[in-house]
Amino acid sequence: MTTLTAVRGDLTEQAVDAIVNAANEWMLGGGGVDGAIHRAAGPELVEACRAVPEVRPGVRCPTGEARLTEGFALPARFVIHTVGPRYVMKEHAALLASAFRASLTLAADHPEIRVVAFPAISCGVFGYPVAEAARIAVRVARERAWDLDEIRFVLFGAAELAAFEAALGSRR
Ligand code: AR6
Repeated sequence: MTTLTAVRGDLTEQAVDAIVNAANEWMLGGGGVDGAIHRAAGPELVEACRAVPEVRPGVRCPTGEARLTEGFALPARFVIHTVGPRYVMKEHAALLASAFRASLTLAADHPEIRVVAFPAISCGVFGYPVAEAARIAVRVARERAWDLDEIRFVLFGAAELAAFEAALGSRR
């Protein structure tokens, strides 16, 4: 049984097995939660990201996929880097579902990872409406029996938390 939870807080402070980074395809840091994760993890994180092979020039993690590194100075042992879509992209809903699914697949494939914490991927710089994103995130989290103890959504603001709580409270 995987427990789904939503809490208000700072993702970088979560003492979980893995936190998920809302990264970009280049995977060398950025603003938002990505910048906060890199600051908290220390400079070894960007070196670990640089070591992830490019699949094509400038792309280490295509939109909708995920890559794993250690967490270095973070309380979390691992960081799962995923790239959500910009809301203006075609197929944004399928790509956002894919980002959550790829992250959960990577987590469930690592027996050391039992608890994974997500931010509201795509809901900052990438402009995704949080209510829509929350419904997609919760649907994917419930999609199959992920071999995990807890999937935690960690939201920075009250409005984001309310959106995820509403999605968790709904069976649809
Ligand atoms: N803990 C939890 N949530 C946070 C934190 C934090 N410490 N900091 C921000 N958020 P964003 P995106 C929330 O912009 O939309 C970066 O430059 C924030 O309030 O971080 O996927 C990357 O390099 C928002 O609800 O990610 C990419 O280029 C959510 O995290 C691009 O931004 C996601 O906002 C990715 O954009």
